[in-house]
Amino acid sequence: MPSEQWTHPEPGDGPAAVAAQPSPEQVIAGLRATSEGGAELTQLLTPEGQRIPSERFDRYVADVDDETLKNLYRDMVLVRRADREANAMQRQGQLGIWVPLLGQEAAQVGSGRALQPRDMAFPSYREHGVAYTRGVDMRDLIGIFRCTDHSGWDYRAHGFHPYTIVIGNQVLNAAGYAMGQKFEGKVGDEGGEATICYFGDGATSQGDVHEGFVWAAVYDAPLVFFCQNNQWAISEPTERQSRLPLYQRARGYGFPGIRVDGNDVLACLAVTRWALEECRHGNGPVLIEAFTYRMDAHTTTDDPTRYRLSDELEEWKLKDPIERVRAFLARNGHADQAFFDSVQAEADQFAAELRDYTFNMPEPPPDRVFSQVYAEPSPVLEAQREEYLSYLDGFAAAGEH
Ligand SMILES: Cc1ncc(C[n+]2csc(CCOP(=O)(O)OP(=O)(O)O)c2C)c(N)n1
Ligand SMILES: [Mg+2]
Repeated sequence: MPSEQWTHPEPGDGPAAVAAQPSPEQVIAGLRATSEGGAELTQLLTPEGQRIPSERFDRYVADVDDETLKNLYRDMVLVRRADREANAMQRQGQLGIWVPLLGQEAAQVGSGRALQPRDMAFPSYREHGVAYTRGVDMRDLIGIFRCTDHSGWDYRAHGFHPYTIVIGNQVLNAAGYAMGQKFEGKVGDEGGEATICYFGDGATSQGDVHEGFVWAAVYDAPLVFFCQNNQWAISEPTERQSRLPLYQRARGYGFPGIRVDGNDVLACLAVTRWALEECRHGNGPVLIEAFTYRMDAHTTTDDPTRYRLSDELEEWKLKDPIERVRAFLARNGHADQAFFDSVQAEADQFAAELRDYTFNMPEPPPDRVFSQVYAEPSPVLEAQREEYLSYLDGFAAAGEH
């Protein structure tokens, strides 16, 4: 029995073939193709920390010396430490919810560090690592999860759009933005602009993502679609979302797709630089599927033990994105224990500051929800603000009697 992935046969001249059904082996092979890295996975650093040369991608990381790699390591350790701190703070009642990024540090730091300041990034809700690479202060980000802010940063200054909770919706926003870059003639050479849009494996089933793909494709928009395939959309596994590996979907829209090891920060950096370069020169869009794993719950409201086995997590722990860089640096004598200790101390300090800020964050006045909705004042909104304030005053007046 052939066990290659099964696809529908090409229609022939004769009557429809009744036997055009996949064998059980082919079904299993097809499902595996969506949920295992496979031979197509672009990798530069193995889980054991060994550097694999790549004829195609080495030139995109030719400038990455020991210092740069140490900085990427530091980025990932800091981001993970902040993530763990925020998770703990949610458990202590200081945050309404937290969306962990644990396990996705390489995908986010690698791709984020590939961007230029002039580029624009459109995140979903888990991209704290990308936010960090765009210079967004983690303290500004935490307000979203303490429910004091919708987004606490200047998205133009940072080239980092507000978080989007509606699954896949940011893909349309990003397609529109990238089309604008194209229309305004900001594409064409080395100095060109590009946009990157982050979304999950589950989001690929949304209509918005399909529409974004179509618009970006037909306008040759400078847009890198960065899909973090973390294997799960809450409790739905990737193999329930697609019959073929996600990166291959790009083919149907007429642009290139590539699968990268999302736990390999060097490969993510190289592949995203390549994709951005294509876009800057007018050869966009490009789809990157970063093959990774969500090591924690979907959010702090989720309990993954109800739908997945712990041996899966144990397997992915062996592919940890931080450990492989550490192994590479240590094995080759590029970094000693003092370096790793100092990064850890810095990360602890980073987390302590985040914690201190969160605990002492000022309560915003209740009518703040009406500000920053529109660029210009709106009479309807002003009336609503007044009504709300007098409603609140009613409580104060009642308390006086
Ligand atoms: C339009 C829409 N439908 C449903 C939801 C509820 N929801 C929130 S996260 C999520 C799963 C998304 O999975 P994926 O795209 O893989 O991203 P991940 O959370 O794994 O990063 C769903 C269904 C939503 N936020 N928006
Ligand atoms: Mg997912």
